[in-house]
Amino acid sequence: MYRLYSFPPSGNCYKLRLLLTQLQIPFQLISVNLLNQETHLPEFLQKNPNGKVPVLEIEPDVFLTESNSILLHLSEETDFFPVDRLERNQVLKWLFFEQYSLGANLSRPRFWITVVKQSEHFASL
Ligand SMILES: N[C@@H](CCC(=O)N[C@@H](CS)C(=O)NCC(=O)O)C(=O)O
Repeated sequence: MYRLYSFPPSGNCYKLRLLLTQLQIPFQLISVNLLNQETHLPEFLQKNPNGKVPVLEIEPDVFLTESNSILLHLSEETDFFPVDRLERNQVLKWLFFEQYSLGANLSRPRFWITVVKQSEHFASL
């Protein structure tokens, strides 16, 4: 069974829980608390040297990282990733937009304000 290493409030982790559920793929959820620096522990860095969730273990010791690359891996040959090149381009466009434009402007402020509850940290960046 797949194992998803996930921090529950993370939007990047939510995307994967959502798609796995939509595709009815069973998975074991393993919570990683990044507020306690658990993503920086040596055993976690063996899974993702970049020290970030989500990580999807698709077979023992085979780890996929980067949420949108995992979304694409899961959605191959499903209706979530069309065959038509122009339609695929639309999917890729939004995935790249989400990582580049939403991450800095929406996801990071949301994280500091609603999860860490230190809005002053974000204001000082
Ligand atoms: N581009 C990465 C971003 C992953 C990411 O930033 N994960 C955050 C939680 S949403 C994290 O694990 N942060 C821990 C840290 O930076 O120490 C992806 O889409 O998977």
